[in-house]
Amino acid sequence: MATVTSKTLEGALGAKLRLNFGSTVEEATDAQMMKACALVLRDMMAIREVETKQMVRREEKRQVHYMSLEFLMGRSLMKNAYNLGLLPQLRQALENLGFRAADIFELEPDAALGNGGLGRLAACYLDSMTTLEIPATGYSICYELGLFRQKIIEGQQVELPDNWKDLGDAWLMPKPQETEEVHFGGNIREFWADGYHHVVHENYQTVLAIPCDMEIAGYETRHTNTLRLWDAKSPSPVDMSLFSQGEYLKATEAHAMAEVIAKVLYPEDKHIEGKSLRLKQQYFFVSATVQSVARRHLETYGTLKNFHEKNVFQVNDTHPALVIPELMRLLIDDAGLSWDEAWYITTHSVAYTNHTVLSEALERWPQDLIQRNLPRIWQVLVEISNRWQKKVEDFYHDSTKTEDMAIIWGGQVRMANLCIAGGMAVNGVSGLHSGILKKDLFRNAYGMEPWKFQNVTNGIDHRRWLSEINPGLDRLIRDLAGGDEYLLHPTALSRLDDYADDAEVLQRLSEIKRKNKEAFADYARRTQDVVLNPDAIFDVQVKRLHEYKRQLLNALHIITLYQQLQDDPGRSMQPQTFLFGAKAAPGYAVAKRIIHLINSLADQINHDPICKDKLQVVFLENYRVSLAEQLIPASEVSQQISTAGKEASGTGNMKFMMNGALTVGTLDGANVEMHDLLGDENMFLFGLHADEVAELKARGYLPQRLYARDPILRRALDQLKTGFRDGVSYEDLFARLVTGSNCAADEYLLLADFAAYCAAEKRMVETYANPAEWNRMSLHNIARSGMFAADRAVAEYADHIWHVGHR
Ligand code: H53
Repeated sequence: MATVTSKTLEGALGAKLRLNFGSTVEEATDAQMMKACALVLRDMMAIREVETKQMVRREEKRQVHYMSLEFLMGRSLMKNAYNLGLLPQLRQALENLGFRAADIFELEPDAALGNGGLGRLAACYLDSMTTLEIPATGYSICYELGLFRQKIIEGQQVELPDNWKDLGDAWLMPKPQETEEVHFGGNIREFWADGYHHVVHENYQTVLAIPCDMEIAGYETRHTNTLRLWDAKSPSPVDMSLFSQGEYLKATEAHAMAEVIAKVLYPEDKHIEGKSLRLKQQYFFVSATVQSVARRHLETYGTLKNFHEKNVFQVNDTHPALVIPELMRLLIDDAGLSWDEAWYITTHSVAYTNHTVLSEALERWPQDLIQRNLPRIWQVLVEISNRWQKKVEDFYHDSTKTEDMAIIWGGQVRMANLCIAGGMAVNGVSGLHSGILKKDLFRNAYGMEPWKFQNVTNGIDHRRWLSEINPGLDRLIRDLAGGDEYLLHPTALSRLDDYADDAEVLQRLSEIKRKNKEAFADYARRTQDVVLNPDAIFDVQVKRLHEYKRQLLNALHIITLYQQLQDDPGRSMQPQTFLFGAKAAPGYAVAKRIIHLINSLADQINHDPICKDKLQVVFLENYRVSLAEQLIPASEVSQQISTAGKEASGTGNMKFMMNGALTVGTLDGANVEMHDLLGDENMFLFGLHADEVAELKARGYLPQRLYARDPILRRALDQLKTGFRDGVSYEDLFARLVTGSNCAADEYLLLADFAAYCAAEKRMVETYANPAEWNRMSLHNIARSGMFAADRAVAEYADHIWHVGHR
């Protein structure tokens, strides 16, 4: 293809504006220009996507189908321009046409079709799968409303709808000709005829699944993949027979039921509610996906008997677990295969990633919900469950193990066990987490089928999370580590290690951070209406609000610092700015209280003159991908302080490390692997280890003793009861930690780790006083972060689970 210059882009943008918006460049608004940019890039990607599909078909390549109820894509304009190698040209073209490129990029809404780590991981993997030239498609739902927007009003979270499609739909290409039908409810009729057993699903309600495709560009490749988002539509706008009887409201009911499926993303990150709409969402996207993959496979090969040789479904957590019975249904009922043939194909084409050991996040569906909504799937599940149970009994002859590994038990369907039974591989997302799966959560399944269990430590898209968002650091790396080599070979970052004693390099590194801090302070002033002190340490904890992530431990430590300052207002100290960002699930009351507490604390500290230029606390509103992109390059300290054993991996931890922030953290999730690479000397580790947590709990943990014994801790906790200048008391949070209220006190062991945490923070502040030492540590963090690139993780999936070739 001819090289695309800024001039070519100017022409293309002008044409788009005229054709799609009937507008000249001069008349166009920023929003129209943003859409025009998206459409111009989309055209280029569409051409490449068609070529890629043709190549995959011609060469009969095995394909990966990455199934996830969440893809937290964030913005795409800069990313696509970057991957297409057009970012400088696009910037130039926009400026030449009289627009500010930064304003246009800033206007794009985040596509927040996900809650947090799990959804963002899927987005990063799409980038890597494409860059590694793996034939892959992501599948999810085209939610009309993404994750809610968060407003903080009087210190409390208020949720607002996220209408991302207003502008974000520019990336979507509807393909109505590839619509699939999904059937709900009804009944099953079975009969024998012509020597065959027939199964007929009848009286069902049909929902149409319409694909809206988003193209995914890879870096330095023409290979282009697709994210297929299914939109839900009713086959008819009204039921005319009811309408003609005057039943107007009833006549539109089926229509409403169909379209509500794609209305909104469930905002619970690790909590299952067992709501029938959620089950419908899951089956809707699973069934549409399986049918569309099978249809294409049949078009190419004329049979489904080799389906498993050419396709693999990667199941992102158990949310798409119904892929197993759905594929069985299709192979048996539609394609006429025997149970054994279908089971062989299914168990050779599905692989499952587990992302959590928290029991409240392990999906279990009430069986009557499935029976009612998915009667045929229920029958298939019963058969899978019975056969699996027999296998377990024959292997172990132990009823407790039978119960533990059962798929249907006590009126519930356990989705993780279904995935283990029906999958060819099960993986955890960090070394520690995969070990816990084998030793603990899935120990019996591991005992029976050890070959299924693997580990793939998570990774992040380092082109987005380093190169694109931190141009200063990108420049330094290019100068020192072999130009742009690290973009495709992230371990090239390790060359930075050679400069650990180079004062000039360390100085440059610290100047880059300083500039990023100033840029973020500027951004925060414009968008959050806060004034940050760039001389302070930027100490950051941004992630979903969950008790196990222990934002409350961070707050308790800040309370202690504040109390020390109250005791000695003249005390000289290294200024510290604590930045928080977190959304709480709307129904998670304790999480919302913790947000309120952080805001009360911030209000107190920021209004107290003794804290001026010493202590500052800021709760950043509406934390999301695009805010993270501004904040992470400016961060100096990364708080990764979950109770050991609870955070499966974490990926924020990797983003901070890659941008030179130092970690204050526990030995949890991927922090363990960070520590393996960095040693004690390059991070601030503290707290109980996972096995110690388990031991302490087994022994009987008594937080009241710690409260009684440690006066510093006691004083911080008592402050929760007293509250702050806004007059709100946090006695409920105090009770949760100290006395227990409807639950065991301090489930996540904040009190047990408090003293060690304060000591780690102290070490961190002391180290900061020595800039050469700090910058050296920061350099080592960047240098050793190559291991956490998603390219490495995706290559491991490709080699050990999917068995597909890659670049
Ligand atoms: O998945 C991330 C992990 C992280 C884990 C997270 C996650 C969700 O975001 C949602 C549900 C779930 O079960 C797990 O908490 O530790 O890094 C990607 O693997």
